[in-house]
Amino acid sequence: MQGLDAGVQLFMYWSIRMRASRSGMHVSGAEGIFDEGELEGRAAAYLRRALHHDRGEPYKVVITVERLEEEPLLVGMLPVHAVGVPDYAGAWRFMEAVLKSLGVSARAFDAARAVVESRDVMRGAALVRALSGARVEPDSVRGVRATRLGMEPDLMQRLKERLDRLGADGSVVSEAVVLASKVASSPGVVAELCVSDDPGYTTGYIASRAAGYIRVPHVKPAGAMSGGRVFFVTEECNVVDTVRYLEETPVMVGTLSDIHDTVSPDEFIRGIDR
Ligand code: PML
Ligand code: MG
Repeated sequence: MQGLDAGVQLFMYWSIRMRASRSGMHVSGAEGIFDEGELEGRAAAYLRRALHHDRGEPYKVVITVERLEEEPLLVGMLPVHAVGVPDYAGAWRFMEAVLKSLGVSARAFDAARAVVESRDVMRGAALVRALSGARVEPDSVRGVRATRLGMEPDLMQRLKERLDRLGADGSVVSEAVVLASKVASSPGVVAELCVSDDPGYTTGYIASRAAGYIRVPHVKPAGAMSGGRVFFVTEECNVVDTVRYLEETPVMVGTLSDIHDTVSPDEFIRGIDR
């Protein structure tokens, strides 16, 4: 019997997702894909994390532990870049220039900026058409949550350590890179813009298959409760299919990519133009 089971069930991956809220307000969320043997430890770690977050104490924590029915797709990690912008204005000038070079219109950029600078923080991301700037996520309060994603723990640990050595907060950045790598692999997604909703965390990023994961400091004033994510999508992509991929298709990031030294914004933009 056991042999039969082993033949049918070739893989045993589980998704663990945590989200914490207070009176309907988003406090924090995190997730990963794990082996069965790790479930208890990981679920407890997510609970601890939910209870101690800079956005405050949650009144409700939902932890979903779910066995995946499909084997995760393997995608590559986006290469990581960093730019040395001087201040908030410089950060936004740089992000506007990069997004423009990736095909994001001024109207779409303005729509996205309004989302990530709003105090009404969404649990998931907004979907914005890269040309028209139209918001197309099915539920604009909840947003679209990139989910069922992860990286094998040993690889994740190596990524964290490499980021820590560069002076970044390896735990925060490695999770963001994994999420951004899934998002960038989605058919229909042109680019992502992220400003952390953590009031003490002022580094954000832009990510895309074409340009990689670009870390940008000073994207918000310290202490601001705003933040969020925007996924820019093509005009023609089918929203239902895109949301299904982002929320339901299990994806694991199966490789480590380069982590580049910090460069000036001009140097970075010259590199994209070439
Ligand atoms: C979050 O989880 O709140 C977003 C984290 C963004 C990390 C940006 C970076 O430092 O690379
Ligand atoms: Mg957060």
